[in-house]
Amino acid sequence: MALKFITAEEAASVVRHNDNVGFSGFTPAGCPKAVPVAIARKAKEEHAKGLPFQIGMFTGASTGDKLDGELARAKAIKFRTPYQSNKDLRTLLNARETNYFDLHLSELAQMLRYGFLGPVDVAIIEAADVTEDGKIVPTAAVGITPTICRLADRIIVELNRRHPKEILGMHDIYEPEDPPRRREIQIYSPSDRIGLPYVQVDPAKIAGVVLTDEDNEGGAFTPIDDDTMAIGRNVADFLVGEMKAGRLPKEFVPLQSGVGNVANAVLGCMGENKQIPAFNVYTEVIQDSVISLMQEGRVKFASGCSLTVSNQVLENIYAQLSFFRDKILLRPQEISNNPEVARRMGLVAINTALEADIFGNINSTHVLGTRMMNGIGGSGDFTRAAMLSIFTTPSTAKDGKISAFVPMVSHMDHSEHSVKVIITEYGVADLRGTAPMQRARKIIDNCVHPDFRPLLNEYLDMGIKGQTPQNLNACFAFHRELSDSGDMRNVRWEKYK
Ligand code: 0RQ
Repeated sequence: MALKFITAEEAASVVRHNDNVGFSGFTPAGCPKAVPVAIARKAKEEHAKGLPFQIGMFTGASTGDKLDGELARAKAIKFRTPYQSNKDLRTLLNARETNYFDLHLSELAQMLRYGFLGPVDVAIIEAADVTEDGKIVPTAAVGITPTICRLADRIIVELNRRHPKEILGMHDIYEPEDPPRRREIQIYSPSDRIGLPYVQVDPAKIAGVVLTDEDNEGGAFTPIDDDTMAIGRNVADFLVGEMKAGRLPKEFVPLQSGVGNVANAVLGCMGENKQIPAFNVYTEVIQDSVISLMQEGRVKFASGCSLTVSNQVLENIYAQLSFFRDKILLRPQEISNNPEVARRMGLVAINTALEADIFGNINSTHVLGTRMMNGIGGSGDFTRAAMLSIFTTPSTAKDGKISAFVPMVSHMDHSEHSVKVIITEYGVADLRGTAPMQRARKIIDNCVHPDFRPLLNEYLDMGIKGQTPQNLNACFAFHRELSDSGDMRNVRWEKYK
């Protein structure tokens, strides 16, 4: 069947009010751009005529501004899942003008297949190549692409000429069967290939192909500051100690690390530390540092869901495909983040906390327990299943006014049962095998900023009984003080006793 080439506006007309739309990509990598912008324009036109136009949105994770930003500003989003990091969308969902639910990223594809989230009417997919018999080669990420392509009634392909067809071979597309027929996922090492190098779709469902040459929306990293570097060094030194103590194998285990500057710095420091052998990565986002470590021979192989790299690094990868092709595999997030595989391979998982409490519970999502920042993302997929789960955070935020450590987290994403180690620029709290009171003392002594250590020790010394000494009148004093005076350092316990 011949492919039908259409404009972005024609593609937007395939999307109707109230449709549920699935988008390719994971982070800005691999997301469509031209068609979402056209859908946003259509929404504004409909709204100007007094007509309703909103869509339900399934994506891999966060997306680029041309997707989440444009549609949020056009007030075109009925609901959104599973993760976002766009400023305008964040404003909208915190004003409850759209419905957002954040999910463990590995779960979305199967929740769609199980029918828990309603139908997928349209799939909009960025591709490096598409053939008349329905073979779609994704670009820099996979996300939920195979599932939404199979479930959707209509598929729109955004064929982006910035991504060479020769990327074929860098993807491993596999969807598990659903219960009760599901079998083990046969990945025993990050480089194991179990699926096809393209997404096979029913060509009759391809409503049209939009040709684009839209630039990748890859952001640059901010320069690494001293605290971030100290966190990175602390993680690397801790892992070296674990190897020396025989708690990590000498050949090391695959590494997962979250997204952002801290994660990038941690990887950089691990690469620099020659006591750590060259290692493999089994993660969701492959960032700039993994690519440079690969060129230096420090990272042997990276399996992930996306190449979340700066535009310059992506161009370098494309210019040297013969070097990178056998060192990188991009998988659907159901596989890159799969707890079965993470548990089997025994990952070291490193993710970031927004806030932690002194007993080891982690809040990764909600500022002051109410305002959504981004979402849980893949952190839960890995944290619970890994061999060793580490959380990193700077000890304070907002010029020292906010302590990352509080008596009780204002929202909990990862419980004390899953969190094994916490690391800040001050040091390491190894929580394995410790009771709540021991955990609290370790966290305060090793991780908390000195400005807050006396306050948190005083909290523990209030004489509350029980295994976990929480004072229910005072446990949110840090948060209340932040709301009242804008500075957690002003907490005085007399007020709360
Ligand atoms: O605010 O931007 O106004 O300066 O939060 O904090 O320190 O820059 O850290 O960008 O790495 O984000 C947890 C949000 C950290 C992220 C989180 C303020 C701080 C700053 C950002 P400004 P930093 P990061 C991979 C795996 C959850 C999901 C996950 C995240 C801003 O890492 O979303 O790990 N993780 N997924 O000033 C109020 C506090 C604060 C605070 C920091 N306690 N209270 N504000 N900030 N601590 C992703 C995927 O799955 C795709």
